[in-house]
Amino acid sequence: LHIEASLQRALQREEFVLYYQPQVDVDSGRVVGLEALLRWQREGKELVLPADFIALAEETGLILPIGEWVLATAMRQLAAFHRSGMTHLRMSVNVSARQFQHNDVAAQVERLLEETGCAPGALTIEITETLLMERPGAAAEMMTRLSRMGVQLAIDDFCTGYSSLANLKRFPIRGLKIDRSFVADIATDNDDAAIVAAVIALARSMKLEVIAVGVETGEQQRFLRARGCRRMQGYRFGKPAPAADIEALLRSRHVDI
Ligand code: G
Ligand code: G
Ligand code: MN
Ligand code: NA
Repeated sequence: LHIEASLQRALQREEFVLYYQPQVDVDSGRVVGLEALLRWQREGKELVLPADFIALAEETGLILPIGEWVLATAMRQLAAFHRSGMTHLRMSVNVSARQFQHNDVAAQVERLLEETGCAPGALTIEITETLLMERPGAAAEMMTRLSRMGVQLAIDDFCTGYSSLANLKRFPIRGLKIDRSFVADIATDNDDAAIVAAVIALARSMKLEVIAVGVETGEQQRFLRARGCRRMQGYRFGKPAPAADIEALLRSRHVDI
């Protein structure tokens, strides 16, 4: 397949880049973390988004070398931010089910923590509910190893999968990310509003960190804050951008809220 060969070449030619999206604490206005988001910059072409190649990368197994590159690049960037004085900044990295099944993600992370000198607690690995459902045994083992190292684990796209709430007790999970499809309509859709409010309450009562993704409006921000969600990620606070642009945002020390 043409695109498969292109993906393979993209790795060799170093055409992948990471963009970073700020995660803010709306009470302080501080950027507390970044999520690393993969982009494919094809020579002379427009930026390709993950929706157009992640599934294929997973099917072909190319997600394994790509995912290892993502981890290394994000952690080296985090170390660079730490060195330039942003010592409290955290980094979230998406890891797909396939990586958990076929790569020793915990060993990769351990090696990178040693190389970069980053504190383990500064790294959050985002996993999906699908992973917990499909391979609970393998997932539990890898998560336990990561968690024992001090790395944080968060469930991404919470509510979109089919996992049971029991997973929150069974696995060493520190946080939940509320999917943006639920955040989008909280101001107008009573069901979405009820679900989001319930998830925030659940997270708080289980002492889990909760981040709402896809916050675009003041109305959404106020709704979430009123229900106890302080940490948010969305275009309202910053779109995913290259490290240099993010550095300028971080230097300004706070975002307008
Ligand atoms: O910007 P957005 O289009 O970046 O990303 C869409 C989705 O692609 C994210 O929700 C995430 O699940 C996935 N994604 C983004 N970057 C990565 C990555 O580095 N690895 C994996 N496995 N998935 C990613
Ligand atoms: O891995 P995860 O699903 O958390 O990735 C977040 C995805 O949501 C990325 O594709 C990112 O570009 C996207 N995103 C983040 N904030 C916003 C937002 O405010 N609006 C929209 N439409 N997309 C967003
Ligand atoms: Mn994510
Ligand atoms: Na997602």
